[in-house]
Amino acid sequence: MLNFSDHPHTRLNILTGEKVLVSPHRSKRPWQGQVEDLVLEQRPAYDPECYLCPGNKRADGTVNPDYTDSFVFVNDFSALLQDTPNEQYNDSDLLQAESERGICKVIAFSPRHDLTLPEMDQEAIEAVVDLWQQEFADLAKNEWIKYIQIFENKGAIMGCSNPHPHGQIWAQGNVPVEVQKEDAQQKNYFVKHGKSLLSAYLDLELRKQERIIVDNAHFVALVPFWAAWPYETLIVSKRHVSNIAEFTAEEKADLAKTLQELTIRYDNIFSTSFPYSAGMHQASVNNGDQSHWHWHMHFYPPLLRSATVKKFMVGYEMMANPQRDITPEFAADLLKKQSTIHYKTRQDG
Ligand code: H2U
Ligand code: ZN
Repeated sequence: MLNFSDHPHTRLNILTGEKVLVSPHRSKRPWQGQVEDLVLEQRPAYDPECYLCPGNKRADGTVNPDYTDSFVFVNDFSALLQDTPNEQYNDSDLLQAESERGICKVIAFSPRHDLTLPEMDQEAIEAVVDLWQQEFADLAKNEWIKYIQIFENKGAIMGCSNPHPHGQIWAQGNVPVEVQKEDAQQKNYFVKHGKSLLSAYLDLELRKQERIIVDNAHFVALVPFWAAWPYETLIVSKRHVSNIAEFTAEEKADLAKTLQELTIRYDNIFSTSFPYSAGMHQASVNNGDQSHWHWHMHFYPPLLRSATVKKFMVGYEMMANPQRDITPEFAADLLKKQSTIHYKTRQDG
């Protein structure tokens, strides 16, 4: 019998077909519960130097409107451009290239410079979800766009340039690599079982109750069985929908609630503004039948043992595959134990 909490083993990521090495015996040492000295970073609600704050000037000279909830604009330094000509290049099958067209946008989640998602109230987060849905629908109207990536890069440790709460959307003419892997895995499962891969996975996880963190009427947040990052999580919609455009008002409210609860728990682990890269994976658009796709959202946080001790994907992980010490079950348990009241609020009150 394979003992998940003693024996080194690999786990299969059913969404990508890749593996992760789990070395649970290495974390037998008791949990240190190490928390850095509380540095309550105080940011002003408005920063005259911030390019995202209302009424401020951006790099291209545009002045932001006096927005009151969320605000979207085309990235002034877009990585993808709309007017790129369609070209292919192939030299002896050895040098291959292809032009890529796209549209990149930035979304300010709130006019408040001093907030982050977990500190915003549910209504404000709902406004962000609404905007994501609206942007997705609008971008998908362009026939040439095949994939729309909605994501957030949070924290200086993740290379985020500005603490003002914001995310990005990159829409492009081809389906990117991570999405291609998940597409193939989900299609195989759907053809074989007549059910979405994540519906079946969710049923199993809800029966087992070993990795579930948030469970409400429409969404579940859990630590996936194959998580590679120490506190990696996955939000899955209970209803099998292939993209965000299909969410009802009730589902959007529940998604906002799920995002709030999950990110508050994250911040509470180390009493710090918890950095991560998070993003939705959903069906490609203008690309035929996508009924095998099941909307979900990944959170990849880089922290390992404290607000400052980061996990690096190096050595064996660059050469072979990701490896982790604390088990996904341990991480889920720790996240579940966290309060759903933000530590800053608790300090104040
Ligand atoms: P980060 O989330 O990685 O910090 O990126 C913020 C984006 O904001 C970044 O892609 C854009 C940068 O190009 N930006 C503008 O569009 N206008 C500006 O005035 C500054 C930054
Ligand atoms: Zn700001």
